[in-house]
Amino acid sequence: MSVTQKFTVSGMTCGHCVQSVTEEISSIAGVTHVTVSLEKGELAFDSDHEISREEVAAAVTEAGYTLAE
Ligand SMILES: [Cu+2]
Repeated sequence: MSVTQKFTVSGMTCGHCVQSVTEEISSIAGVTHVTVSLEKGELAFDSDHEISREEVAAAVTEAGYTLAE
């Protein structure tokens, strides 16, 4: 089973930011495909199970950005 989840990330300003967020989210176990839109500040990813908001927030924070409400 594949689950797609979307979140809004604030603080990203360039391609490096996108790369950092992509790498951190990709490192979460079960995540298979990550896309980050700099223009929309949007993070979307597929995974084999539902990833908790807390886990996503921790990864985004680790990258240096903030998960928006
Ligand atoms: Cu940047």
